[in-house]
Amino acid sequence: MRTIYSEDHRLHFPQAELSGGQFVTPFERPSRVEYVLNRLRERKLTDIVPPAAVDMRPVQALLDPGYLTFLETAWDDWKTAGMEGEIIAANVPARGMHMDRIPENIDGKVGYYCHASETAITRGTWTAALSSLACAQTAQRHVAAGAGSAFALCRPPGHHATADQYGGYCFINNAAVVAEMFRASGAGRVAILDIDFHHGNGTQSLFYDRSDVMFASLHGAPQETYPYYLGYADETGKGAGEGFNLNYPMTAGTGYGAWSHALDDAIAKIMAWGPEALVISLGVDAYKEDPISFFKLESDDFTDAGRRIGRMKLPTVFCMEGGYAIEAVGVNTVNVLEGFMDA
Ligand code: Q9C
Ligand code: ZN
Repeated sequence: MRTIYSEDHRLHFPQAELSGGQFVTPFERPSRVEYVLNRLRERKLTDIVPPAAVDMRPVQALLDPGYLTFLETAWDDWKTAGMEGEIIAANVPARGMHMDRIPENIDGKVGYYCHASETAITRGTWTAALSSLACAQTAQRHVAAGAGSAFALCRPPGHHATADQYGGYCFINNAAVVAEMFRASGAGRVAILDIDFHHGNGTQSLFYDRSDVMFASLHGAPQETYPYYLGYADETGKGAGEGFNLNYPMTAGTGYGAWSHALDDAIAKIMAWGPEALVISLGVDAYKEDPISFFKLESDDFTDAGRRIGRMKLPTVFCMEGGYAIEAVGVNTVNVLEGFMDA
């Protein structure tokens, strides 16, 4: 399987993340990707290529143009306004306030376009987010051209980003753009399966009223973990999209028994629908040692999960999402890919 990778991800590394009332080194850091690259090479998965130039057309169609302009210009506007530090949202539209009037002041705009203040924007964030997107797009083209599968080593990740909000370490929803590109390249039905520990709120929101893209997510229950305000099992889609959104929230301490049962259920429902392409939001933060998550998967479980996904025998693009047990991120990620290829 080919990996698409750009070193431009390094341009996004905020000094700090707000965590438990302290500023800490962000969990989502560049070294995560180094561990994945090293493990790929160790396992002889050495077909690692840079992405082609990003194509903004499918992105403009899916996301809010005002949001994209905001991301592109936020750093300059922030500095022009005299701000000393990195961009952190401090004021968000809350209950009882206007949800649809965009402030002129950059500090206000940041809150309008952000849903979680742990995520900072830096000078290089936009360039890094575009390079991450370019990896996903190049992987999609490779698979659409008949490759069978590809791994987009995306960083920063994407599944928490909505049409007009960043947060949860995500800025542009790579997996959603890949699904949209599969549709544009002729696939009538596309499934997105999100195995990151966190609910893919951004992906869900982007396709919630659509019947051409099915979304299934296995994740920590929103009562207990981020993103807190979305990801319940009764969110099944709306309008034409009713029945095309599948959430599998699971409680703290969930191990591979219950998790793989949910995976099998999601896979069965996806296969019964008959999609022509599959996008995997590949986070490995369901791992037992993950510092910000609470599932109990072992490294070998990721191989088995990959095998189950591989048995779907669908053209598949893997988009890297989360995973913060840094030294294990490489092994766990590559285990999924090897299980997939071994199916
Ligand atoms: N004290 C992804 O896995 N909350 N995003 C962090 C740390 C945000 C995770 C809490 C978690 C976002 C792509
Ligand atoms: Zn995650």
